[in-house]
Amino acid sequence: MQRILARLYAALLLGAMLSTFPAAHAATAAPIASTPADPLADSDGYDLWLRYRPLPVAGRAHLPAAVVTAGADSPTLQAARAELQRGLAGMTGKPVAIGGGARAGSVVLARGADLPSGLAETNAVRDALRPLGSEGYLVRRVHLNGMPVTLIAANADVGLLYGSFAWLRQLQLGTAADGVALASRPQLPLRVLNHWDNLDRTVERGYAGESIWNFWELPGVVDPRYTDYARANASLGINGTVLNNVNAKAEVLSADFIAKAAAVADVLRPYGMRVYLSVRWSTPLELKETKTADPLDPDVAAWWKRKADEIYKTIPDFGGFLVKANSEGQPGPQDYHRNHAEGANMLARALAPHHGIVMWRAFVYASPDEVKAAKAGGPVHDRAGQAYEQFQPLDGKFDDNVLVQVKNGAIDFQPREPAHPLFGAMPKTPLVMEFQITKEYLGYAMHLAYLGTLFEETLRFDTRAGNRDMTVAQVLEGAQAGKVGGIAGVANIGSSRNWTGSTFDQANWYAFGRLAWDQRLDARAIAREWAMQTFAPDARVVDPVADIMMRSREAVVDYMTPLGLHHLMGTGHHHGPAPWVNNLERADWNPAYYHRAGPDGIGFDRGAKGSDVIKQYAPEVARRFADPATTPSEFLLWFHHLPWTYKMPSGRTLWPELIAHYDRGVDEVAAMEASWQRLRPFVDARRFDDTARRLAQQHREAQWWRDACIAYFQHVSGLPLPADVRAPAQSLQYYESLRFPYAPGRG
Ligand code: BDP
Repeated sequence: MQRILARLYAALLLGAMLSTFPAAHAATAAPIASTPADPLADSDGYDLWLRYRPLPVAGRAHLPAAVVTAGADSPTLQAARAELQRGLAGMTGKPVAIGGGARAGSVVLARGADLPSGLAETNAVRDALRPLGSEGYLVRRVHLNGMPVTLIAANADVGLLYGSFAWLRQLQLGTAADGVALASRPQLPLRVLNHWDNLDRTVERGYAGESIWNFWELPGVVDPRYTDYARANASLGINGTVLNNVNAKAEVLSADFIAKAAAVADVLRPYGMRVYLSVRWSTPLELKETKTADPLDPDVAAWWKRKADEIYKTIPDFGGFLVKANSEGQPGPQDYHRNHAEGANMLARALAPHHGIVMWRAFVYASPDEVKAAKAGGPVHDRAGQAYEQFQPLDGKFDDNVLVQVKNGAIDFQPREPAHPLFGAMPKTPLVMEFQITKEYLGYAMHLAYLGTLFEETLRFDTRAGNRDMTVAQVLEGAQAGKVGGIAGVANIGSSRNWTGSTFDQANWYAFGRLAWDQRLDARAIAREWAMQTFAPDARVVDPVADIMMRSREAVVDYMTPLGLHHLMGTGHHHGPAPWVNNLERADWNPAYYHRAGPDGIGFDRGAKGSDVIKQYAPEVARRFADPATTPSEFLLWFHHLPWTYKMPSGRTLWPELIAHYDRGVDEVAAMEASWQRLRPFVDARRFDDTARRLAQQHREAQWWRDACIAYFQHVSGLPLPADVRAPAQSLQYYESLRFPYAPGRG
């Protein structure tokens, strides 16, 4: 009933809007099928944040009816024009002319070298363009032959495309067309998605259907969806994509597959996106084309050189290789007693003549020798310290076209981790931040967890490298020694109609892209702009949606792994709680290895008396983390093993404090659910219902996490539940008995 009333209200509103619309306009108004004017018309989410819905009449004033380009045409300019046409037509409800001479109010696209004569502000525009580099853009209201026009200018075509998207975004946010003035450039030249997509179209850690890449049908059949993928990425400034899983197969470098990658590259090229491939270290050996995969063997180096030459013949702007080596069973140079730099440099030399790069991942475990030694009773290395141990000594030893790609934290994409110590420890190496957009450890696409706050928290982490302000963002930008890195996000995109499996997961793609462009953006501001474009620029929607998003990730931290706990998830699939697991092949795969809970207390001692990896941080940071009293409570059990009676700043002891966090997490989900219910009148039925069902399931799963973890920690600590605490709904044995053989995303 409420919905029917809401629809009626929306229809009346629309009627009122149309009746104030001048007759001439109404007559020419072309309905745009994909952008229904009724805010409650069902949306399947395909349009993402590029919905271009009709603006209220006042907002349409000064919106151009013509798009004009100066200078030579190009596929990128065509893409920019097409987007402007689509966006303006959607927002005005009127057709938009392309080409012809500029008229008052036109939007004019021009490279700096092709500024039209008759432009009053030529010198000012030239000056403003100078610092904007090859990807930046400028949007200004200027005068052309005495007429006011909107100029989108850039030094290169891709800047014009980015500028067009940025301008359309501002219009969607409700900024008056003649009030938009923008100048922006990215700090990081490398802003890429990493698809963990397999050749059979399964997706490792994918929760949004099959791979978007239909490798089987490529290159013969090229899905038009790839163009929309490119548009969405270009709208954020993402300029590259690694097509396949880091757990790569040798066949990826076969001629057949290269042709498939080339077909995708052809679609993405006009949108400023390059294609990269994940490669398997032992490819030439597995294809039986060399006798070894030793990086110092001349035949191996020659093979990679030939392979690079072959790729560039088909994909002239190929970006380069992403490599997972000596990690989780993947082969690598250590198999031949060579280090990561020796491996990476060999590949880099094959790519260098073509200006390609190697992104070499630092996600590694203890070396095979160390594992052997540990099995024989030697020391087990703390997993949190292993990347640093292997990579830090190699700082300065990588070739110029090698970037080391480091996960945001030292364990593995947990709901919360302190920033990886390598970010403060490799000044002479360009580093790439690797975030995981797909929510492997945060409830898949089922749980609403906005990652903008996680990304922001990591980028703002102050490494204190060199004993000065040095945030992770500054490190990536090369503030220490001029080594400029990049940013990568493990994609959450699949063949689902809505791309990401849930509406709110679209926001994580969006937030990644916006922060890749500008690491200083604010997570809340990003949430708000996403909500305005995705739902409506209406405070009644935007305020509560942004509020839900901003509290969502902390809720997940609380009901899964509060106070610095980590890696308590179910084995393999990582769905649900399993803190009791302690029987896996490697000690450092077991949740029990990480929480170390027992009668004496809980947490991982990473200080001098423990694994001592705290010393991998810069001295100032290490000092802060070394003392529980100065360790932020969100990292407490990450760095310290503390008695259950440890006194927390809240006045409670650790045991009731831990329980309070679990309870708070569940309560927060209940609150998010209730806020969402109040949005029913403002959101279309399809997206509303889908989100409501997911939140209800999230609520049940949060409860399960809370109950299972409390039951387990109570069992190992032997402590009674505090008086006012609700007992877990089921026995510990029940939680331990649950199995999920068909959980998605295992690739
Ligand atoms: C882990 C994932 C695994 C990935 C690995 C990686 O569980 O699927 O292959 O990271 O990043 O988190 O290589």
